[in-house]
This record gives sequence, C-alpha cells and structure tokens, in this order.
Amino acid sequence: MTENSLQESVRTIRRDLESAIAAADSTQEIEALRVRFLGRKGAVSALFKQLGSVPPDQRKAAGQAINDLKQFGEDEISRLISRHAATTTTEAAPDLTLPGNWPQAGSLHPLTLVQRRIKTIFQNMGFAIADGPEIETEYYNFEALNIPKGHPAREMQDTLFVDNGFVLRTHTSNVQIRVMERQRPPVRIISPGRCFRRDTPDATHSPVFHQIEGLCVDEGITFADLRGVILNFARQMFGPDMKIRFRPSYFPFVEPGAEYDFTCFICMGRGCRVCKGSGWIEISGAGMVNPVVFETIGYDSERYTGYAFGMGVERIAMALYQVEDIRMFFENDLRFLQQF
Ligand code: FA5
Repeated sequence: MTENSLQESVRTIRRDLESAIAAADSTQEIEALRVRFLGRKGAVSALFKQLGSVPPDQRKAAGQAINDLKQFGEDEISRLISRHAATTTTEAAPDLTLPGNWPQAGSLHPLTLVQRRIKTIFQNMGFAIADGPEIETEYYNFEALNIPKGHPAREMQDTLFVDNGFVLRTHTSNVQIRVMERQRPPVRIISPGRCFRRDTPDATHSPVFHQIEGLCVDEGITFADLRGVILNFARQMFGPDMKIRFRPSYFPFVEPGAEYDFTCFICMGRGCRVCKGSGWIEISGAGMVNPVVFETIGYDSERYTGYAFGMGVERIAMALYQVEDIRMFFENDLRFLQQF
C-alpha cells in the first residue's frame, strides 16, 4: 500500500466521522460512534495496522496523517459529549427516587415547653390563667404590694425605670393586685410572664427572665394548702420522689414569708456541684398574703386568707434539662435549641 492510498483512506474515514458526529444525538449513538472509529477494533486502529505495508520512506507522513485523524476524532467526540450533557441535564426527567428536600421545621423554645407544662399542672389543680402588663406603674409593681417609696425592699430588685412612674415589671406579683382589684374571692390564678431586672448576666441571672406567679384567696386558706400545692407541683414536674422544704424569708407582700427548695434533681438529694453539696435547689418565694395588701385592694382581711408564690421558669427549665447556664436559653444557638 502506498502513502497516497492510505491518505485517501484517512480522508474517507474523516468524512464518515464528521457526518456520524453531526447525526449522533443520544448518549448511546455517541458511544457507538466512538467504538466504531476510535475503539480497539475501530477504523483508526485498522489504519494503523495497514501502516506496516506502506513503504518505509513514506511511513512517517502516513503515520502522521493517522495520528492527526485520531486526535481529531478524540477532540470532536469529547466536545460532542459535553454539548450533549449540557443540553440533556436540564431536560432530563426528574429522578423520583431521590430523597426530597424538606423545609426546616421550627420547634417550640424550651422555655415555652416548660411554661406550658407548668401551666397544665396548675390548670389541672383548678388554677385559671391571668395576664398583666410588662410595662407597669410603680403602684402595681411596688406600692400596692406593700413596698412604699424609699422602702429598703425596693433595693432587693434592681429596677429598670421607663418614664412618668412606669417601670418594666420586676416580678409577676403585679398581677396579684390587678386580679384582686377586679375579682372577689374565691381567687385561684397563676400568671406566667416576662420580668426585667438590672441584673448583670451570669450563669443564673438574665436581665429578662420569666416567672410564674400563683395566688389563691378564699375563706380558710392556710399555709398547709400552699405546701400541698407546691409539693403536688414538684412531684408532677420532677417525679414522685421529690421533697420540698420551706425556709423563712421576707417579702413585704406576704406574712409569714418563705423561700422554697426542691430536692436537687441532679443528685436526688445526695449533694453535688449543681446544688453546691446541699441536696436542695432553691426555686422561689412564697407566703401568706399580707393583710395589708388585702386592705389596699379592699378585701376583708378578717374573712379571707390566701397564699401567693412565684417561681423562676428558667430555674425550673435548667433543672429539668440539666442546663448549667441560663444564657443558653437566650443566645438562640440552633445547636442548643434543636435538642428540645
Ligand atoms: C420575687 O420576685 C417575688 N415576687 C416572689 C414571690 C411571689 C414571693 C409571691 C412571695 C409571694 P425573687 O426576687 O426572689 O422573688 O425572684 C423570684 C425568682 O425569680 C428567683 O428565685 C429566680 O428563680 C427568679 N429570678 C429573679 N431574678 C432573676 C434573674 N435576673 N434571672 C433569672 N431568674 C431570676
């Protein structure tokens, strides 16, 4: 075979290749033409085999022509593959076997969960839910609760003042007064809500926090009723082994006043780091409503007695979920919030 006749074969195969490329429009067709021209038994390989029969002095030029054809074929076929991929991926039918895209679902904040649980427990004991303002007059936040201006007890709660005698309420006890003003006994309410204090944030203090106030007034209400209600709450919230203890304390709007503790839920009373070895966790204040408060709002203090209590919702949530820093509830880190 001469170089000329081999060059003629190269030109013929190149024309065939060009028209095959122009006609191919599916992955299978492209693969078939690649095998036909560039495969191990394809047209280009056959040309290389014929090279041996070309006279040695013409072989170099003939070999170059076949190599050029091979390179041309590889370039064109890979271009065809990319062009085909670009046009077909957008048109391809959706793959229904792929997992779907789920919108991220929100969930309730742990403080909301705990607050709802506390509310349900008290509602089941016959308490109604009452609400009151967060921006409150000094009268409802202090004076009507037997904390007159200049009274040292005002210093117990670092107040954020707004304007013209208004404050951000420092506790939910303001709702006691508002409820008693509009309702005659019997009264049995709880009032959950936000409170504000000029406290420096640390592991157990936040300038914004939540309390749940409780108030029960009727004829013949005693401290034993208060103990019973708090014990029942503690056991429903944390389990039947809970014990409670009351310690004498002072709040101007209750007499006698107390603070109450629950068995430490971490060590169940044995003593640990969280309860500082005491076996008890302080929950909040309580006591029998001071007759002075009844007189201020117009209840007959000879006829009626009552108890009141307040509890910090964050403190209960920290105990329930074993969270050691109150700030976690307010930083809104999704890695924390998604655990509830
Ligand atoms: C009171 O606020 C009283 N009103 C409670 C009360 C109600 C007593 C009815 C008697 C009768 P105290 O200042 O101790 O009390 O706060 C009650 C609880 O609120 C605390 O035990 C704590 O759990 C929570 N608390 C107070 N300040 C903060 C704060 N800065 N951050 C988080 N929780 C707080």
